[in-house]
Amino acid sequence: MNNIYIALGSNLENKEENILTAYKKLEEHGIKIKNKSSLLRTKPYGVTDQPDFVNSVIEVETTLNPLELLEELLTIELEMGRKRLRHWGERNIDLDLLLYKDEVLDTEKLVLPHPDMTNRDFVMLPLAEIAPEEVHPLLKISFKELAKKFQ
Ligand code: PH2
Ligand code: MG
Ligand code: MG
Repeated sequence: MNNIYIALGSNLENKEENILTAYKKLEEHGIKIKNKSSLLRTKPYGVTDQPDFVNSVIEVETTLNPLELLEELLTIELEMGRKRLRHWGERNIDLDLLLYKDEVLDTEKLVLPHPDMTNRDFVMLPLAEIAPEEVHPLLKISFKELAKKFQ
């Protein structure tokens, strides 16, 4: 795999608008969006006593390395006045790096591929929408196949 994928999520304030604002900010920061999934309304995963989310997954192009890209995502979250009320809880915007090409990384700051991605319907369904034939770098199974349990 040669592509980079980011998951977006919001469940505070105007959720759709927050996702669209994040798209704009990514482009402003020089991170080119090559493909976007539909916006998906999803039930909260993990911490369930919180509002529904709007989620999406995008494919991007950038010359930044994984840690530089992660820093840029955190900067955009801060620029959007990131409100995060509790761990795995409500947030106005969340930008998670899912996959950076075939990179496998296990550091304190960043783990690639995202270690919980295959358990999350709000990641796997939009990912399978935009990249059905791509293969998970560790599991060697296509996203289309990995998304089936959520359909
Ligand atoms: N993000 C979380 C925790 N739970 N649930 C849904 N549906 N969508 C999310 O983006 C989400 C979540 C922590 O980042
Ligand atoms: Mg997250
Ligand atoms: Mg996050």
